[in-house]
Amino acid sequence: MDGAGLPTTRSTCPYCGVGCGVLLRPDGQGGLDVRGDPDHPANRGKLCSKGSQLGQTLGLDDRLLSPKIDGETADWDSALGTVASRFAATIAEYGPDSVALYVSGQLLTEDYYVANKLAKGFFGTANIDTNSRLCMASTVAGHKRAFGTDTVPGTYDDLEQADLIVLTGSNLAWCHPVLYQRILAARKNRGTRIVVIDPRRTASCDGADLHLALAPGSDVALFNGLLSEIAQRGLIDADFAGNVTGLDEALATARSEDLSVTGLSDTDLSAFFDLWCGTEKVVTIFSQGVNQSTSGSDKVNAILNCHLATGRIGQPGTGPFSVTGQPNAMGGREVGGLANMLACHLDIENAEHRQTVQGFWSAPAVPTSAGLKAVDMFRAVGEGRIKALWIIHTNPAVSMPEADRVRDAIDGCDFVVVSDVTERTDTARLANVLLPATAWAEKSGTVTNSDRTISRQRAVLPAPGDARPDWAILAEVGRRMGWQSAFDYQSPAEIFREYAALSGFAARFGRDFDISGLQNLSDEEYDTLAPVRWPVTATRVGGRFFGDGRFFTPDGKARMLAVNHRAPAASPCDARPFVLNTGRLRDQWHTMTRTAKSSRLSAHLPEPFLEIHPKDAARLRLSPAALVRVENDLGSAILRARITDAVRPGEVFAPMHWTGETAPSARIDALVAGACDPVSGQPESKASTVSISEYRARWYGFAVCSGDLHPTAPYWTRTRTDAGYRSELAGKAEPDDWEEFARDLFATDAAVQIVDDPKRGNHRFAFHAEGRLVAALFVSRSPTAVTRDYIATLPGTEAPAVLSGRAPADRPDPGPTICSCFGVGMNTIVQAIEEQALTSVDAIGAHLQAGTNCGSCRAELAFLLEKSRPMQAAE
Ligand SMILES: Nc1nc2c(c(=O)[nH]1)N[C@H]1C(S)=C(S)[C@@H](COP(=O)(O)OP(=O)(O)OC[C@H]3O[C@@H](n4cnc5c(=O)[nH]c(N)nc54)[C@H](O)[C@@H]3O)O[C@H]1N2
Ligand SMILES: Nc1nc2c(c(=O)[nH]1)N[C@H]1C(S)=C(S)[C@@H](COP(=O)(O)OP(=O)(O)OC[C@H]3O[C@@H](n4cnc5c(=O)[nH]c(N)nc54)[C@H](O)[C@@H]3O)O[C@H]1N2
Ligand code: SF4
Ligand SMILES: [Mo]
Repeated sequence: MDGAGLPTTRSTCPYCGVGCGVLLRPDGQGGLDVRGDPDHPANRGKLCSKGSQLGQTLGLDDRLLSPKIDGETADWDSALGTVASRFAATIAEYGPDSVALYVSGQLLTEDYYVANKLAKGFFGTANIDTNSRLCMASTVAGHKRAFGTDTVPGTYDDLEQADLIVLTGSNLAWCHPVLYQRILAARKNRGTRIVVIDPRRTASCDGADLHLALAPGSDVALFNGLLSEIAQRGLIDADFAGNVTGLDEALATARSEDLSVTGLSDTDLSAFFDLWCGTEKVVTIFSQGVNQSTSGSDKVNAILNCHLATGRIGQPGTGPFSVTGQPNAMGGREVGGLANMLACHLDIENAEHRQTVQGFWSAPAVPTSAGLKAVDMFRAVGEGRIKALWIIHTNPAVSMPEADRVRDAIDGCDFVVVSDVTERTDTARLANVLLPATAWAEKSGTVTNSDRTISRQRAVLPAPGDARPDWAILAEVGRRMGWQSAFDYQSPAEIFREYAALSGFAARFGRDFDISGLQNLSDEEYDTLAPVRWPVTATRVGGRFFGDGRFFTPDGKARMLAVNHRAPAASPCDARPFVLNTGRLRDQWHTMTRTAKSSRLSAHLPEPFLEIHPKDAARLRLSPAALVRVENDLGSAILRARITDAVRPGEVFAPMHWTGETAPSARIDALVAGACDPVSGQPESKASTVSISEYRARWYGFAVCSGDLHPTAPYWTRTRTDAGYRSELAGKAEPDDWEEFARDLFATDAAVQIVDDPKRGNHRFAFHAEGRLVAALFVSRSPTAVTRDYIATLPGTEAPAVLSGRAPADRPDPGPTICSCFGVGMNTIVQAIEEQALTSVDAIGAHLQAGTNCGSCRAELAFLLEKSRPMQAAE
């Protein structure tokens, strides 16, 4: 209960792998008040912008509320009957490997466990893979090679006990904001140093002592350089070396490495080596800049080598730390969601492991070898080798490399089932059968975060329409296919107990993952389960691994691996001179099906873009606010150029978020090649090659409206605002009739006001109904110069002078939102800095509240201060 006497429920944020605890209080009208849980060990009450705005994403307007078969609403009985009979018939006719499941690190552990049991134990195929293949597979492979198991040694406390934090291939400030804030807070107390290793200058660099803008893909060389430096300075930990094999070989290889491939200066290299070698308590955090690479597994091992050589692992404030992306990326690894794993960190290729799992499940068969990994799986779909495919909680038509091919492959597959919470996704639009899943806050289960803490997600809202939990849908299909007792689950608690019991058997093989201490939880104990870090056994709960020097390899020793630099699979050439890097934005989550519903989150960076260096922009003669066409053999995209020296010359960066629903020309994965790491099968999402030219449109448009939009132009975006939507548009051919174009865009027959100057190519339309603005469109020959953030607030108001395109003097344009929590725009902040002579982020907070809640925008506030200073000095 909270202070007002209303019931609050503890749960976990559904976004990133930090796994923040939240307190949920339904408002009785379908909405939720969401606060940080002060008692959760991951966040201690803090939330980032995405977590804070969860309440804005719960609307039912675009929810899938009943099953559909071939686009027609159907009841559960026919939908599940169709799924069960089509899968059974396909397996009977073409064998078990003709079917596949593609699932997600956002599934709850219980969902994931049932999916894996169904595929590997009962369909008899290992063709179940997950979007974690695009995310964590290289870390899993690296961990297993070094430790014998996929074990994260440390805990979040280590981030606060370290004196040096190295972020490599991680934009922690935007992607794990609460952890980043924890590090910044610790830094105030102990002066923690921060080094960022990233080809791109990111928000995480704003608080860093050193930024190494290394050449893409050169992390192995850099960490090999560090390893030989460690040896040279006599810092190999002789005691710990007794727990490690492969030191000499790894060192010899490291010494042969040519560090020039990193493109870093000797000064930068020495600064990094001095910091790393001179600091005992060092944590190296790594994420997708490491994993999503054709040398991803080697990058992981190059990092682990340095920690193993120095014994800086398993002790407070030390260790390599792979931060997980999705809320249950870690749980998915535990349940064996990857095509080459079995549940509880057991290996599919190990006969004893297979027999144990098969016996435990009373399963007819467990496949003896790994199934198809994501990229190969969708290629097999495209080649017609997979004839029935079930996609759950992921949007591969957008997020897979070779996305256009993947979309075509799904489209061409004989039978496709999609379980989602909305049908408005690029993938769901291709389904034969659509199954409505209950969403976050409507469903119950567990997730495991980056530091092995298992937390509950709890249902506080009723399931809307016919929606059902993913585990229940999967189990029902299992029962309908004849495996009644194996899938006779009544609740997530029951699934969890079974899984916890299996982990006890697995631990007998010397595995790390053991939660057998939870196998006898009563329903009530499961309901009230407090966050707990694994392992959980009769004798041990949580803690760090490997401080005792014991590993999970057959000889109990860790393995250092000899790894050498390999360049990314594609190298720039005359035809494709740019390296395309991709990644995330602060306020959007992947394919935006949830975060794009929030006007606050959408206001941070409302349009897809390509970061390009000023020198390259000059060489390509890009005009201001130009659109650019980005191309390669796989596909093409049109994006707004953002000219910035945050990227290196010859390299460009685009966010991964936009889709067929929000900006169809900006589906960036259409250009990402499917080249994979040979060990992990993880694709190289950060180093494809492309060519770039200006997309010279004949007309550019900006639109706002209170209802939905129906754009048709070659370039368009759809972005949620408080008042409705806003949109950017552009095209090469002008429509014959601009008014008709505008009416079709807004699907309106309201009264229109027009300002037309066809000679100059200016056309402006405002539609009013009942004295209020319904929609407005501004068209011109160059990127439309109107005060966008102000005009976006006008639909629904009288707005008599909207067609001037300018904000009146008493209503200044707030500019793009910097602080999502309090909705404070950039212009407002810059103005306050200048007028009030503000000199610190805290002063901005005191004045405007910006940056005082979640803190995710504090780096950007610091940047605005920095930019404004010279102006003040000149005054
Ligand atoms: N706001 C937000 N947060 C998220 C998510 C989201 O969608 N939105 N998704 C979550 C998920 S699933 C994940 S996996 C994580 C990802 O979290 P991160 O891995 O931190 O995010 P990315 O932006 O994908 O990539 C990180 C950085 O890698 C850099 N990089 C590219 N190539 C190289 C290289 O060769 N070497 C090095 N050292 N760096 C390189 C990129 O420039 C980029 O800045 O974020 C999680 N958190
Ligand atoms: N270019 C490029 N591509 C990338 C990456 C990159 O860095 N660059 N990163 C990769 C990484 S690390 C990741 S993790 C992936 C993420 O990519 P995806 O997993 O494809 O992205 P999401 O948008 O998270 O998709 C989740 C889907 O599940 C639906 N959903 C939400 N809640 C539920 C539920 O409770 N049940 C069900 N059944 N469905 C639900 C959502 O509506 C949405 O359609 O993208 C990968 N792709
Ligand atoms: S850091 Fe933000 S997105 Fe990640 S779990 Fe916490 S509140 Fe959610
Ligand atoms: Mo991810």
